[in-house]
Amino acid sequence: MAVDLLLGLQWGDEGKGKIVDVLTQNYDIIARFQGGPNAGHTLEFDGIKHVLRTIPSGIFHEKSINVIGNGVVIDPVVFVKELDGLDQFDIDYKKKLIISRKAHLILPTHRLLDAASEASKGKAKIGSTLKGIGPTYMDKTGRNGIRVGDLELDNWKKKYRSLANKHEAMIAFYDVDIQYDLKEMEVEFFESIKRLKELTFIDSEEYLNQAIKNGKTILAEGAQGSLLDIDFGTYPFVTSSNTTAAGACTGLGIAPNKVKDVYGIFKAYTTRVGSGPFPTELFDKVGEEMAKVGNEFGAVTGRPRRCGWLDLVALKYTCEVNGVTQLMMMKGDVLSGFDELKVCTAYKYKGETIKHLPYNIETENVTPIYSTFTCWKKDLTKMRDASEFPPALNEYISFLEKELEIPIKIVSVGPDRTQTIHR
Ligand code: 2SA
Ligand code: MG
Repeated sequence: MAVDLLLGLQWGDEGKGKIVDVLTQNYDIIARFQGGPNAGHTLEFDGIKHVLRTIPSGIFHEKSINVIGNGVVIDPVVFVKELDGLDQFDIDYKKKLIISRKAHLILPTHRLLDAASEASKGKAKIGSTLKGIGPTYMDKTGRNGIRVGDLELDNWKKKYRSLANKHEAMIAFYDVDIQYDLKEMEVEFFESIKRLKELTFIDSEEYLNQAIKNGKTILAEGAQGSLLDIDFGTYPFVTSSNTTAAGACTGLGIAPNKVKDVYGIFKAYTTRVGSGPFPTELFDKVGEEMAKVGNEFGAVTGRPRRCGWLDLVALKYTCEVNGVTQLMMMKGDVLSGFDELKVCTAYKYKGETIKHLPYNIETENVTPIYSTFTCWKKDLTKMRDASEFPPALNEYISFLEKELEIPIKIVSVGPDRTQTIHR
């Protein structure tokens, strides 16, 4: 069996980009299965920092083939800019990057619809990255979407026009103040489509299943986090795809019995961008300090991330939904400066103590119950082996392993490839 999954277990930004980058050397193929340019996977190596949006994180590794699966939504405009960003690295992306014909396209009007929808919601807005993700998946499930494979057919522009016209009518219906020049946006869009068409389009499910038969190894790279999953996340404050393990099967056309390991990645604390419930959120100096030391700003939009203590109730839930087999803890180094650390192990909910996520975790309904730990108070960033870990860090890790009943196999102590400690 040849497919492993790498998933974020919180609200995104767990550090998936870094870990995929570290793991890629073990795999022949890296595949993205959901989401689109709302993702921002940050990789750091050789003193260079690079953010990937739609392109899988294996692109920097010499041998790996990178697949954009059918479950992904692609914005040609953003995608071409991303390709241009790779120029400085001298990567032969025409050979190393292949795209599923069944992936859907984000149109300029999808972005506008996203903006109109958010503006119409006022205070109840989702906090979307405004990349057109929601409207594109709506057209996919509504059976109106335009797919990458359509670009190989003659009549796709006709289909495009009628869909864009419909979108314009919908934007007007929202009755919000959105200024745009669609003609101008379309010039860039059609130019980008030309570039996109220089790449290889494939029937990726066939390609991947053939690869499995031939003994190749595949790593499926998740985007966003499990708590942003359209079904299992904090709905409606979620993204529009299945970010959890099952999404890798539908987003790539790989059967569940082909999946072996599920790597679950989490931060030693919690962050969230956008709106929605976040029970362990901190509104005090400690939260501010986490954001500052952890440099918690969105890789795509630059938005400051909300910060709080680790929430084991939520983490346990996402480990379960995903069938996580190995854990990876990120950014423990950020906590080194605090006096004491807290971990939420249960919620007070309607007068009772519960250890599961209730249907409604609006902050006012749920009060976290914390266990307190002494902090290790040591700089971890220069450590390269688990034997160097201070006892307090080992205690923190052991506690999490016991609660979650899953081993923590990797502890990351900084953004660089070299700051990755295997246990
Ligand atoms: P969307 O754009 O419509 O899918 O947004 C819906 C919700 O999902 C959240 N979301 C994210 N949360 C964290 N990171 C994301 N990606 C970027 C990054 C974010 C950035 O990796 O840094 O740069 O701001 C991401 N994408 C979507 C979003 O905040 C909404 O709550
Ligand atoms: Mg990110």
